[in-house]
Amino acid sequence: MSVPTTDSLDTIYSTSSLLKQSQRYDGIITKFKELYHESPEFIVRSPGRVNIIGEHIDYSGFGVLPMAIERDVVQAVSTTDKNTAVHVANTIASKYPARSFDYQGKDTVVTIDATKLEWSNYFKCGYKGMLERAQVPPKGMNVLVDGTVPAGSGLSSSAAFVCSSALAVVTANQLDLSKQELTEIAIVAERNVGVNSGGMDQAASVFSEKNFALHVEFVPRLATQPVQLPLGACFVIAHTLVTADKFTSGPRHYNLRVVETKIGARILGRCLFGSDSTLDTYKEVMDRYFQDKLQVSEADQMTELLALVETHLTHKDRGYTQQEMADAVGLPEQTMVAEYMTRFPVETETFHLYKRAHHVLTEARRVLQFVATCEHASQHPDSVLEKLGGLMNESHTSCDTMFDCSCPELNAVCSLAREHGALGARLTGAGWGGASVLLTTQDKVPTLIHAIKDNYYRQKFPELNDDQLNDAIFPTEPCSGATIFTGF
Ligand code: NG1
Ligand code: MG
Repeated sequence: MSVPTTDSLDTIYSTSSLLKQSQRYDGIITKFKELYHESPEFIVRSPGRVNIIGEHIDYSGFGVLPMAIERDVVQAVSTTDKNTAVHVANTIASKYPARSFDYQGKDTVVTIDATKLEWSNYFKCGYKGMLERAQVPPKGMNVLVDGTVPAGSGLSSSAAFVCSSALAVVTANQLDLSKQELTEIAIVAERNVGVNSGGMDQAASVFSEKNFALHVEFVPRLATQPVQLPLGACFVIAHTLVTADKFTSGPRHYNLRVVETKIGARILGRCLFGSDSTLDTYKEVMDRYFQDKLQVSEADQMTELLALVETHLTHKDRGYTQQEMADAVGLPEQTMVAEYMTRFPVETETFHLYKRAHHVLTEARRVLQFVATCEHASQHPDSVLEKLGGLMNESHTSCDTMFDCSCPELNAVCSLAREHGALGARLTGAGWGGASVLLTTQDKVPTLIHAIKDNYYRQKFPELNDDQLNDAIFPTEPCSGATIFTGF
């Protein structure tokens, strides 16, 4: 059963009796006082997420199904009217040293050097995104950041950081924004660090509700709908501990996939609508193609579009060279490079347009099937988890063989999981390392975790202690999205 989400930021304010009891929050407040010799005025938190299904399709405009996890980024903040300086410190100062910057005026807001992997850039993304929209000379801020989402794990540490930063700036400057606006700005803002990302993570971080997964759609505009997961479904996150940071691998991995899907869609659009078409997401192409055939269900539209992809995207096995791609898209090579590969450069000899399109359209259809299965769970209580697990397994295979975003470690963990009680197992997030998400039932959680510890972690990382193991593999539940704590 679904209930509508509310869009006002007011709904995420919380006065904080719970917060007072929490050791973690106490520790952050104490540290804040040591550092800045004053108390924080408010605290914000924004969670990471695990994507249950719908991988690498957000930037093609198709809906996805993540849920927030308990791991998050918390920021304690005080403000001043006396100046516009911003001081950002981290509770892990040895790894993330304190930084300061100042407001550079309406046009620039703040400079972000995307050529450097610098932790405070993620704060600046949130700052810049918010203040580009604001009519104020901003307040000065003292900020202490505490993050528990493992970086490079596919659990969206970056979006948790950017969204919590955006919330901190919004709250400090009392900006009047809706959740929708906050999310949309955070999506665009995160691209300032050099990753041409979609919008799933920020939407999940802001809009998630406790006990529900979140169906996120992007076209015609960002829209979210909570989805009740079937009774008895338990999710386990297993991080491969192979980290994939998009900053260094983006040109060969993430940003390349964005190019392959955008140009593939543009070629298909030209074949279907003529050479004037500049549509470059598969969702836009699908919507235009079916605009007069609204009786065709979305899942069937995806199937039909896939048949058109079979016809129009060639070089199925060997892929396109850059020149072949430019010819097919009807642009001089240099124009295509300027348009698609300059702000976010790529490194490759071949572009696998067909394989990527195949993944995107089948994955988009699996998301719809997954959501529909959840919605009708009570009609098939005995088979519902098998069905969901099957869709997750198909998703993983497609990510591995058609989208080429898995890796041996992810495949090993997913196979082991299926042998030891998981009904479904797939990579989650961008892939090429990072975490997997496993679907199982309550009774099987201990054996599943035990088997993966024995057969994966103890073999590959024998040096890990128990705490580190428990940090790598853990059960998770759908948690709530962003929160602003005041009045403590
Ligand atoms: P992760 O790996 O969690 O950062 C990334 C993108 C998402 C989405 C997934 C793949 C960012 C901020 N997020 O998630 O938008 O495209 O990969 O489904 O880059
Ligand atoms: Mg990320």
